[in-house]
Amino acid sequence: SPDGAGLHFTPHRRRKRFNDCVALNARTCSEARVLVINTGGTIGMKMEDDVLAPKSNTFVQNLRKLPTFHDEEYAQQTGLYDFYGPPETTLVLPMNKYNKRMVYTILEYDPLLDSSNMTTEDWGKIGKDIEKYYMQYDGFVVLHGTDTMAYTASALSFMCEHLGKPIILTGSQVPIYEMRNDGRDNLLGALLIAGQFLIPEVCLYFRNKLYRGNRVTKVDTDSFNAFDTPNLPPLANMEVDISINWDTVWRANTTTKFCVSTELNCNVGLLRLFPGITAATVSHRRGEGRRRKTLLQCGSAAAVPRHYRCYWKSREGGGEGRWRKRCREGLSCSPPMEGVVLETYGSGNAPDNRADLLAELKRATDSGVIIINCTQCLKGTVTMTYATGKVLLEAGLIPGADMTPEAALSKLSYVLAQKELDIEAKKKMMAQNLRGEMIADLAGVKLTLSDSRFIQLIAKSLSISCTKGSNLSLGDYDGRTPLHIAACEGHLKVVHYLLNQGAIVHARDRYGDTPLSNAVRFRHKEVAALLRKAGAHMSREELADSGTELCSLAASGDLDGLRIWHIAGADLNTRGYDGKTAHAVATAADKKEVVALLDQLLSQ
Ligand code: ASN
Repeated sequence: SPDGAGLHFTPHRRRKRFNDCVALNARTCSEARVLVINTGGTIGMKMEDDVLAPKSNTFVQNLRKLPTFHDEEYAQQTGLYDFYGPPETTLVLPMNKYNKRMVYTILEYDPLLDSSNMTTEDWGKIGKDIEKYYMQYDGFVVLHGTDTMAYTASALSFMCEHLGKPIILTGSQVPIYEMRNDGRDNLLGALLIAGQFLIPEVCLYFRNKLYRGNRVTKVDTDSFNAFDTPNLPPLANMEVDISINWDTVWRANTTTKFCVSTELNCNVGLLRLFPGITAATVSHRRGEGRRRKTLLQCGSAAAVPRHYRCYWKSREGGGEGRWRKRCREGLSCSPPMEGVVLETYGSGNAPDNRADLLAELKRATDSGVIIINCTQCLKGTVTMTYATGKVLLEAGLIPGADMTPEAALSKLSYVLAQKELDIEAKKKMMAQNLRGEMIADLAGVKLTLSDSRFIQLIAKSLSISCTKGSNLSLGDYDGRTPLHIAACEGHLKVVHYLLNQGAIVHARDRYGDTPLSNAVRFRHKEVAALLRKAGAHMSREELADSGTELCSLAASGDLDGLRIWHIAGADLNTRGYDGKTAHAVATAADKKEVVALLDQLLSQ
C-alpha cells in the first residue's frame, strides 16, 4: 500500500483511495457490507455437561483467527474500523474472485437461542433489526438453529414487504468450533451471496445451495444436507462456479419502500389428519354447558366466553388486554383459534364418509376460522381430483396448493394480523401467491395448455419479470441494468414500468453506481423521487461525501443541484471537508437564493 500499513483514513480519504483504486484497476474493486444477525443455533454452540448449548461472546473472536473469515492486514491498511465499526464486531473477508470484499458486522443477540426456543417475538426482533439497518447494508445473514429455521424463514418472507435486498438464513449441524463442521462453509457461502448477488428474497443457505426461505423444510437430522425445497429447484448452486437461477428469483414488483410488518396473529395451529381421528379430537371440546367451546370454533364476540372478551378488546387495539397478560403470566386462558393448517392425505384428501368430522370442519369455517388444506406429502400439490378432496372444499377449506405447512402457518399468522381486511379479503389473500410460497392462483383452478390464462399464471407464479420471460434486472458487461439507463436518460415512464416489473432498485454497476446515483448525476428529479419512493437510497460512502458536494453546490449557486441531492435523501446539514455546512457557505458567499432554498428545504 502506498499509504503504509496502519494509517487511519477519514471517510473522505478512504473514498479518495477507493476512487484511486477503481481508476488504477479497470476491474471492479469494491466492498460490500453485510450485517450478520446471530440469533444462536448449533453453529455457535459448545458442549458442556454432555449437551450442546449456545455460547455467548465467542463467535467473533473465533472468526478473527481464521484467514478465510478475516483479513486483518486489509482492515488496518484501509482504516476499516474507523469507518465501519470496532474490531469486536467488524470483520472483512479476503478479496474474492470477483474482486469484491465483504465487510461484515456481527450483531449478537442476548441470549443466544437454541431455535426450539424461538417465538414469534423473536421473529419480530429480527425483522425490526433488518428494518433498522436496511439502508446501511447490502445484504443480511441471519445465523439461526436448524430446528425451526424453516418457520423463521417463512415468517420473515411474509413480514418483509417490498424487499429489495437479500436476507439469508443459515446455521449448521455441527458447531463451527469443531474440527469437522459444516458451519464455516455455510457462513462463508451465505456471506458471499448476501454481499455479491442482489437476490431480493428471504433465502436459506445450506450445504452449497440457496433456497427460497418459504419453500424450505428440514428433511434430515443427521446429514449436512439438512434442508430441501421439494417443490422448487434451488435459487443458486455454489459448486466450482456459482450459478444463480435468475428466472426463479422472486422480485417485489413494486414502487413501494421496504418495510417490516411485525404484527402476527398467534391464534393459529397445525392439525395433522390420521386414520381413525375422532371428531372429538378435532373439536377438542373444553368445559361444560355454556363454556363448551371447540378448538376450531371462532364465533362472534357475543359467543365468546367472558374470559376471552378481553382478548377481543386487545385485538381491536385497546392496549394489552387481560388475555395477553394472563398468557404472559402462564395462566390458562386460551383464545379461540382463528386459523388452522390441516395437513391432509395425498393431494389434499380426507375421509368423505365421516360426516361428523366434516361437520366439525364446516362449523369452524362457518364461524370464521380460516382452514388451509396442505398435504402431508413432502412433494406435490393439493388438487381437487378426488371426491375425498372436494368434500374439504365444500367444508370451506382453502386449498393450500404446494405450500409447506411451515409456510402456510406463518402466512396465516401474517394475514390474520391485517387489521384493515375483512375475513373474505383474508381468505382471498391466503389463496394468493404473496412471496413465491406457492404456485400462484392455480389451487382449485382447472387450466389446460390451450388456456391463454395458463401462460400468464405460470409467469406470475414464477415471478417472471416481463411477458417475454426475460430478466429485466440483468446487467450488461459493465453491470448496467435497464433501470440504470432509464434513470440516466430521465425516462420516468420506463422507470415506473421497470420497477413494476420487478427491476432491482439497488442494482450496482461495476463502478458502484445505482440508478438513483445516475438520476442524481443527470439531474432527473422526478426519476430520483420515484426511485426513492421505491426504496432506493444513497450508499453510506455517497452520503459521507455529500457534505462537500452540497457546499460546492451552495458556493456556485446551483439550486437544482441542491434540490436533487435533497430528493435523493442527503442530509442538508451534513458538513463538508472543512466542517462547514452548505447553509454557512451560502451565507458567507451572500447567495440569498441558496439560503432561502436551504431554509425552505430544511423546514420541511
Ligand atoms: N437444536 C439446534 C437448533 O435448532 C439444532 C441446530 O441448529 N442444528 O438451535
